[in-house]
Amino acid sequence: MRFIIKARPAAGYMTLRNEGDKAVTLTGASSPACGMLMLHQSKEKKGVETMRDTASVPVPPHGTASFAPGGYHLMCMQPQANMKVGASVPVTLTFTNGQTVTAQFPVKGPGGK
Ligand SMILES: [Cu+2]
Repeated sequence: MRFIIKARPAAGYMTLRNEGDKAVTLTGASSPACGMLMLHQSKEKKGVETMRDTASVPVPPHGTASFAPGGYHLMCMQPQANMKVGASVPVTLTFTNGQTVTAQFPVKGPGGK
């Protein structure tokens, strides 16, 4: 989770790995450290990076989906008090098959530290 200041959304990056034989689709995320946690996708258009909501992110069977700067990311709106550099915050991911996965995200500062 990249946290800048409370007044700005924090961005979350990760790699999803699907070890199953069927594709799974990430459809949502939530965290007690965020007022709202959204799935976003960044796109570069004429040298300008824009981002928009994305409803779902597919993860192919035996494949990965990466969330990284310039692409998919989690957008944490209204970071809460437990979002602090050096801490970890839980994020729950929801998939179309009904499965949820909760992972701890270390919180890093603007420079990734
Ligand atoms: Cu975003």
